[in-house]
Amino acid sequence: MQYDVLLRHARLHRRADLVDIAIKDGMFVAIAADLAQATATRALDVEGRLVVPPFIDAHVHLDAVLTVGQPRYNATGTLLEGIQIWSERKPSLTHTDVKQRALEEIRWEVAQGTLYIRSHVDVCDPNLTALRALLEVRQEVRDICELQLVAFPQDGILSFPNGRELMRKAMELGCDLVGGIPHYEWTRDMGVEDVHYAFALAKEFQRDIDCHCDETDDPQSRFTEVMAADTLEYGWQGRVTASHCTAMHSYDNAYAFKLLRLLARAQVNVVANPFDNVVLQGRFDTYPKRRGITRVKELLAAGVNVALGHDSIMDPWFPLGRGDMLAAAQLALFLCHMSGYEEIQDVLDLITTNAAKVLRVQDRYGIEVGKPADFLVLDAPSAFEALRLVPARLHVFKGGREIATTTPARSVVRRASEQDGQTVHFHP
Ligand code: 17E
Ligand code: FE2
Repeated sequence: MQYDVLLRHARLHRRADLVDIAIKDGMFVAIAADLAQATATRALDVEGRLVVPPFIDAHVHLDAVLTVGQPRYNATGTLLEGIQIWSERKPSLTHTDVKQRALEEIRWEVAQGTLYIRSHVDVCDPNLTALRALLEVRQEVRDICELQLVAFPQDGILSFPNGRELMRKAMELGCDLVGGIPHYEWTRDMGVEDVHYAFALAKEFQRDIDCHCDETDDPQSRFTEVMAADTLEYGWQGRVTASHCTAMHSYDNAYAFKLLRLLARAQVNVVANPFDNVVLQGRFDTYPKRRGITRVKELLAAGVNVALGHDSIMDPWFPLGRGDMLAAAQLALFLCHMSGYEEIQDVLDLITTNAAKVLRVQDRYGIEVGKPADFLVLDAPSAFEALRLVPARLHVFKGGREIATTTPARSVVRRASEQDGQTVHFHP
């Protein structure tokens, strides 16, 4: 057999021995301890480096990326000031403005190995300018990235004029998922109705659901339970994601324990966003300051599927970032105290296999014979080292084609006695 690509000496996550991986016609066709006899158009010896399926950004706002400072920076650092600044920027959105920023940021993510992105798109705009632009982007980036779009009512479904109609129009135009924002509606009752509306719309259009839910430090914000109950009511198990859920950080433990069991039973996914959660939450605290991020470790232990998003890249909510999901995972590791050896292994799942379940792309995701040859070669020998170093994504492949490459940085230290110095490898 003549292969197109033969990867030699690859390390797979949670597998001790090294393997060779053969690719033909864009698919994985053989994975075995030694395929040295095979010939290939391109042979690539990765020398024991970790080879993983592509990273997934399960939650981002592509309409807002790269707008930081427009028209002003977020001085309080709160979610609420972010929403206010975004509402000031929204009237000046244009089709090309949104497209250019989104396409640029997608290139950042792809360069760092993220080949699946779920983006929320603000539909609280009578013209739906951002949505129309991102629908085109979804189509245009198909060679490098799979994009899912969520109809996201930033200013509320009930608290914004014609919110319901705009959500419906967004689904008619071709959004993949229905969103919501119950904690932001004016009253508790309106928040409950926000969730109910999202489910009714999802049923009508036969779509999955991903709501911003309980993104606040207020322990009284309890809409995630409504999402779980509606999931069971509608039979939508596995098709529903509650994003952020930062209030869970502040629930009393008795209530959190009840909720964890309900989420597991309803098979509701939870997506945490470490950059935005730690920056936006805790802003009304003096000391101690809450970290804000949801209970990732406890959710996992309860059998709830958890994944991560970048959420923001240089926007009114989070001014920094470069679209690196491995950096997001490293931050989650710190914030969630997932520093035990096995926990570090689990953190890699939050941006790979768990996230594939959230996006429901498992049928075409993973390094297995018969699946599309989508993978990354990391400049590190293990998940542990990947999360320690946040190393270069040396090679990024999609469908057997190398779509991105990175040359790792090289550091040299020169002692007084040395002319050329010595390279520093950062390995013990
Ligand atoms: N909008 C919102 O409601 N929450 C967020 N974290 C972002 C936008 C980024
Ligand atoms: Fe978000």
